[in-house]
Amino acid sequence: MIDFYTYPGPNSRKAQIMLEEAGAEYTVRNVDITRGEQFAPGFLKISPNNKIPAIVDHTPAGPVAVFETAAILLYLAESSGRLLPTEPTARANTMAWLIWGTSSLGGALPQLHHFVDSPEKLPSAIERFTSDCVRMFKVQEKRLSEVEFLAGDYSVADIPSFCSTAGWLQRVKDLSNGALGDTPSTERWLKAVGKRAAVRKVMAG
Ligand SMILES: N[C@@H](CCC(=O)N[C@@H](CS)C(=O)NCC(=O)O)C(=O)O
Repeated sequence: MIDFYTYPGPNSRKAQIMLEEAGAEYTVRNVDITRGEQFAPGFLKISPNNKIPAIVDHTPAGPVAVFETAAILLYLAESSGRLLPTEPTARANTMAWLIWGTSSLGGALPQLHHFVDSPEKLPSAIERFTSDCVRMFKVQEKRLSEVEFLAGDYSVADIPSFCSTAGWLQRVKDLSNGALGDTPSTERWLKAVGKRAAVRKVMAG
């Protein structure tokens, strides 16, 4: 049994999709980050960086606490034997796209969100993060014009980028004033990933 520490939002969805893909039995433990519950000493023992998502897997050998979305996804993929190839080259490629999705794309979008939706407008910050997100959505579009899924076959690598892209692609297009043009391969991939039962269940809330 796994305890899943969460609060509604894109990072939690990434972890929950992988919990579903792994067929894990889990209990949802809500951490209200709007009320500071992420700073409770008990939660900090699980997630020392005071962020959700986090999990505690109650294994026969004892509890295993994991924080950081990429680490959670990799832990679940490894412990379930699902969505992470074992062959070294395919595995390295899958981890590269997984980490790109959580830290590169997944790191820049919250910054863009902060600066675009802040009452104080800082044009240089909005420009910097818009152009970086446009660049990365183009990187993703090129990749998906060459392969069906980010690491070839559907894998753990698709989950973070899917959540980010579903939430932000249109907004970044609108902000880019045409610099991010059509993204047909990304649309095709969004539909394919969005059809998976685990993804449908989590995205439906
Ligand atoms: N790098 C972390 C980021 C997670 C994150 O930003 N979580 C936010 C909610 S989406 C959070 O817990 N914020 C609470 C806080 O910063 O105090 C990950 O990938 O898991």
